[in-house]
Amino acid sequence: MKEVVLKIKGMHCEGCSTRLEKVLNNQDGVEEAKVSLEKAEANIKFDETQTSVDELKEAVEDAGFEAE
Ligand SMILES: [Cu+2]
Repeated sequence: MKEVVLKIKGMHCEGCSTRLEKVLNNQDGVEEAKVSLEKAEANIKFDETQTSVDELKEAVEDAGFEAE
């Protein structure tokens, strides 16, 4: 199990962070994702045999946000 913290750009309200959290939790290999609107961060625990940081960033971007 790996853990990564991504900086997220483009979240404006609770609705955005809740939506992104759902998207991330639905990704294959994600054990747990927590998104903080205040910190503009996503904290993701994932199985590196099933997904990768690049794939997670792509999911964030597909949801309409920017990830660093
Ligand atoms: Cu919003």
